[in-house]
Amino acid sequence: MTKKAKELTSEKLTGIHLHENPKSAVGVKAISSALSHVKKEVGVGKGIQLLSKINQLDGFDCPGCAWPDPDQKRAFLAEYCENGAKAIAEEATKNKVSPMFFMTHSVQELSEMSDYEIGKSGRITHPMYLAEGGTHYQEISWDDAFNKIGNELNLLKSPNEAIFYTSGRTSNEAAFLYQLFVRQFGTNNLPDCSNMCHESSGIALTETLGIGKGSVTLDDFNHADVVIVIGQNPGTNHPRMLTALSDTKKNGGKIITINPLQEVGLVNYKDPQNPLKWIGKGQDLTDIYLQVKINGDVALLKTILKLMHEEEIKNPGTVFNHQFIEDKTAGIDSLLEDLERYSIEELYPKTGLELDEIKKAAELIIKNEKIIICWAMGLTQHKNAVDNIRELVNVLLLKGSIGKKGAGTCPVRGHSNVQGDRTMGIWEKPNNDFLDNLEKEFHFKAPRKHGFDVVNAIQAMHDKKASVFIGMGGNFISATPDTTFTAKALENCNLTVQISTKLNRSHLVTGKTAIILPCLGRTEIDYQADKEQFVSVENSMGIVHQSKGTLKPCSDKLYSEPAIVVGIANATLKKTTTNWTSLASNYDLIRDKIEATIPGFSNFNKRIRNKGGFYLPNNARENNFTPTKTGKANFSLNKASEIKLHKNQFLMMTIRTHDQYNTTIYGLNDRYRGILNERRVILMNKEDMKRLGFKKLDLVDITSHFKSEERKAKGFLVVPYNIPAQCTATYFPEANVLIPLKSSADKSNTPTSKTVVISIEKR
Ligand SMILES: Nc1nc2c(c(=O)[nH]1)N[C@H]1C(S)=C(S)[C@@H](COP(=O)(O)OP(=O)(O)OC[C@H]3O[C@@H](n4cnc5c(=O)[nH]c(N)nc54)[C@H](O)[C@@H]3O)O[C@H]1N2
Ligand SMILES: Nc1nc2c(c(=O)[nH]1)N[C@H]1C(S)=C(S)[C@@H](COP(=O)(O)OP(=O)(O)OC[C@H]3O[C@@H](n4cnc5c(=O)[nH]c(N)nc54)[C@H](O)[C@@H]3O)O[C@H]1N2
Ligand SMILES: [Mo]
Repeated sequence: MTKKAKELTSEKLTGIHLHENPKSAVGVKAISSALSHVKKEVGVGKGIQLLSKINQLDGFDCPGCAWPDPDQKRAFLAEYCENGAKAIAEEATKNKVSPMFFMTHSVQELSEMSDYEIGKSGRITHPMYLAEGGTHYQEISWDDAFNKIGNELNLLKSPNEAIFYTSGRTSNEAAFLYQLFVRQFGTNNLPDCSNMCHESSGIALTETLGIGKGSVTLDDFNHADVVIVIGQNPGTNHPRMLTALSDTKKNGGKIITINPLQEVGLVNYKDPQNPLKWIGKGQDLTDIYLQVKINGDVALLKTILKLMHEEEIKNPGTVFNHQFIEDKTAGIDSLLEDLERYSIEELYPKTGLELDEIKKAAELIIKNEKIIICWAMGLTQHKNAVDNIRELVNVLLLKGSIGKKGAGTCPVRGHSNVQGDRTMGIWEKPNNDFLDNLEKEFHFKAPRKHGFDVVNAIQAMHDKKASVFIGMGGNFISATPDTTFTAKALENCNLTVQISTKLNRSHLVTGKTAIILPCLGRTEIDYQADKEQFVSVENSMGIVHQSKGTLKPCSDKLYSEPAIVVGIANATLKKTTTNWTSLASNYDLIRDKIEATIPGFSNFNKRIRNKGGFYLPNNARENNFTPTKTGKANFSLNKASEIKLHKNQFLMMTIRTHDQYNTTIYGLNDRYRGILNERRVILMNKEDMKRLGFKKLDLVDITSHFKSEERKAKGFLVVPYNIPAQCTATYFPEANVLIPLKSSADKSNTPTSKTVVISIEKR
């Protein structure tokens, strides 16, 4: 071992600090952490102004996550969470990335900074251009920027050589215009962050229930007998969901958690809106905690299905809801036949759990009827992700736990408007009805050929089949898998354009030329044609509501996202009959067009002005499954997968710390997991460490194995952790270099960010 490496392992030199996990989530610590971020980034006065408007009926939608707000009752000053406050502090930061900043720092210099430092540089204030062979970005006028983009797009041999990415913060109005422009330009190349996120949920739910969205409302949590939280860490990523779980408990419901890690937020919770509860024990949340192995979920759910079936045979009519199954579903016989092919003895060892623990969970499901299942990335980012979710649906359908109060599906979305962007047509596989509507309203021939999703877009750029990349928000290079391969793909492009609020790595890994278009954020006032505008968003439960910024924009050079799309459209489209300029001058006009083309938006401009917004139609919520292929809710057959590991190989999941928003790193602490001041860590089971001769904070390199390919990431510190054997965890995005592009989920093509086969070598 070199001297340097030896030094690095010492706690003192890396600055890493490990401590016991806290016993409870949220509470006063969360409030003080939120306030200190806001104070540091924004300042006290403006900070208070901001916090008083998050998620209020007349304020802006929190850009933190897609968890819904209470329908009418909102807490004064506190309808937000620690991480929502951090998200808006990041956006409203005092720090600015001005033309001067780019003059003094070359692209090379900036790219040597950490993601944390890049993010902390601040808000981009002016449109910027990186010329071919240039070392520094230079200021460019909006018109010149639009013209350069228009020229480059029009030089392409086919519109399919351009990629138009979207991240999920974009408003409905901007998303609608963006997809309309892209389709008038002539392609469906509209990959989005959803391809890496809940795509698997959308596919599984559409096939089984006829709608790609969840069925529950917030109020259902007050009525549920059992809530299952599987593959999700709400204490960090959807903290306001803990209030809903706590309501379930107060009303006598039970919570089952299924997760390889004991996530503190799911164990115990202190309500931030009730200071009297900050001192004291807090509320226990999870009743049964199943620390399943990574990717052991189908085996676990199948064991539960077997136990339910056995009990139903013993006491007919006491477990299954026969009326519901008869009236509403298809495929019960083949499901039960298929279950016969498995034995409990063969299934449960794949979960890493004791059978008795699973039996306790099964018992709760057997005895109760009103069941909600919540899930997120722990289920969607696996090879068999679609199977994971279909198996959940099997459980709900046997119980008739859907389309009734206190029961149903709850895929918890990530980005605050990721669901709305899809509703607006941001999708590489649009359906024909939607395209027909666009054609009728806008008088053009919409492309019918399906476009590239994220994985295929990367491959196409790498193969030089696409050479212009435009990103409506997001941080493509850091969010996507296979970082080295993806960097090459972007570098192959002639032009990469990022429409962004803050500096990120995608501004630094570019095509031959690059443009940054700085846009208004959620928190900022949006004036068009001298009138204040508002936008709309759709949350995780299908409620569409207003969002209106209240802060003065951080620079007077910013354009809104709709105005940017219109600028690009005007510079690109030669034969459009759409009056783009008028659409950007008054967002009511965009909403009229949405109403004319997308079902569920009748009277949009009127209803969006109702306090709290309105619910979109949801067939599953209404117990109607006619949109599926069979016209009924479908049972499905799913395989309990088994990933064969060689001795000394491990499964690795890449997860979020408590101090980041996807690729935006707020700080270096993962407070709830007791890991402070370092992100390059690998969480390992203590017995596994012993077997390999590893000690706490040893410095290791990680190699991932996929077919015959190997990828390496160097320099991670080993953290002993309560995690099942042969399972490990690292943080996203540092570990993305290890995720092979071709390792993606069946049917949804989502990168398998939660199952990567690795080996670990000590330095
Ligand atoms: N503060 C904050 N909020 C966010 C985000 C953020 O980065 N920061 N990101 C937003 C976005 S875009 C999204 S999609 C969501 C993400 O929200 P989550 O899905 O909660 O985020 P992850 O950190 O990816 O956590 C996945 C969880 O699944 C568990 N898990 C991993 N593999 C498995 C498995 O095989 N089986 C089971 N049962 N569990 C498993 C992990 O232990 C972890 O608890 O959060 C949104 N909200
Ligand atoms: N290994 C691994 N990889 C993953 C995941 C994982 O769990 N593991 N999770 C995946 C998931 S679930 C997701 S959703 C993706 C996220 O992928 P992305 O959505 O592409 O990434 P973000 O980090 O959310 O994007 C942050 C950037 O968005 C810009 N931005 C912020 N607000 C706005 C706005 O209002 N307008 C505009 N135009 N720009 C804005 C800022 O410049 C900021 O730097 O990552 C995926 N990648
Ligand atoms: Mo996401």
